[in-house]
Amino acid sequence: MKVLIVSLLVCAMMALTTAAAVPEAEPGQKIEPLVQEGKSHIVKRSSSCPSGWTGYNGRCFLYVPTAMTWADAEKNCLYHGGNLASVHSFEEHHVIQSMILRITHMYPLTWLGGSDAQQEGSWFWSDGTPFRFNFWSPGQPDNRGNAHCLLMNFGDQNKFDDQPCSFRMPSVCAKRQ
Ligand SMILES: [Ca+2]
Ligand SMILES: [Ca+2]
Repeated sequence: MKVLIVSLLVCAMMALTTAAAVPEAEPGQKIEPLVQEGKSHIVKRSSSCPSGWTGYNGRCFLYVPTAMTWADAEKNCLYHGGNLASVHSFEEHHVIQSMILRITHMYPLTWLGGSDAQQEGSWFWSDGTPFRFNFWSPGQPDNRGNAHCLLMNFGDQNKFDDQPCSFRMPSVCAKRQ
């Protein structure tokens, strides 16, 4: 009889332990607030980019040192799930330029996603975003030599220039986080 009682007690305790453990193991209120808290912050720099990419304002940027034509550079970015980088503000430009400086210790001429290949003077970003940020180097774009692709770090002020798309340059890819 004692053995039976002990067995019942053990079974009851195991049942209680199991019952108590189940609610804690379920994804519940303890987990969701943490996620919401993380989203509530405005995170400019983020670690949610792949290794080697630099995060800023919801996008990830990658400096590609291999010299390529603009089209091959764009195809390389597509392979990485993005496009050649578009730039929409001084802050974004500063982040991209600083990333390149950190890696190369220089200001190399570097392809971005701007192009007026479809119609002379009508500039587009290859990712489809509006071309509004004006950061042309003085006297540019001049379309010299049928220049239809946009590179950065040109001239004394390290600003934008148009050059022939067949030139081989390093490039910057961008994709959404
Ligand atoms: Ca042009
Ligand atoms: Ca030019």
